[in-house]
Amino acid sequence: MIILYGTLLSGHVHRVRLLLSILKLDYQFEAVSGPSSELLGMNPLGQIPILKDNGIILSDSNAIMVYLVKRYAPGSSLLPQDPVPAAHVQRWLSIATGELRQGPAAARMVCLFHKENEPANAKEQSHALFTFMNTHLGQQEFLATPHPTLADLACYAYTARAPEGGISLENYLHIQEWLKRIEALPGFVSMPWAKDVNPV
Ligand SMILES: N[C@@H](CCC(=O)N[C@@H](CS)C(=O)NCC(=O)O)C(=O)O
Repeated sequence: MIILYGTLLSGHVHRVRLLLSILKLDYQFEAVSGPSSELLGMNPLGQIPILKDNGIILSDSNAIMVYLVKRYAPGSSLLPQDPVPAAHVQRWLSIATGELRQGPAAARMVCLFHKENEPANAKEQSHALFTFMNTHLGQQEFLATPHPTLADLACYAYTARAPEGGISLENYLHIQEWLKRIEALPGFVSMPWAKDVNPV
């Protein structure tokens, strides 16, 4: 049995939930409320998501997604093998960890969870990223290849919930259309809006 440790309001956790759902994999969700000794034993960095699968323990959302596709859907177009599309996917996974985390996710952390050690220029970084993403998505339907890949799943939640950090998506029409394309994928599950959830 696969066990996913996380919280419903984490975009890092959401990308794993979204992939598990798209791959139609059964799993148990364990809601965590802080860095317990159990959690730190599995990931000394104290971060979620953490995935447990038949004795294997993995951390890092992007690493977990790569594991799930390679283990349960090898050859899936979600993780292309050819060098150029593979590099494009990796680029967007890096953007999910870098610019998306430092911009929209950071702005959301400040607004929702009152985190103080987030970059002061998170809003500026968000608009720089979204301007680039919007132009890019005006030229192609999905981020990395003509088809949805892990890149789209990784970038979805913190983009869709950017308004929770005070970043409006109103001027980014191509991003809005891309979000709808992701939401139309079979197996799509959303990340709840914070106002609809009791944070755990
Ligand atoms: N690179 C990690 C980052 C995960 C991450 O930052 N998770 C946050 C929740 S969204 C967390 O656990 N923060 C607690 C902490 O860093 O102590 C990943 O992609 O999984």
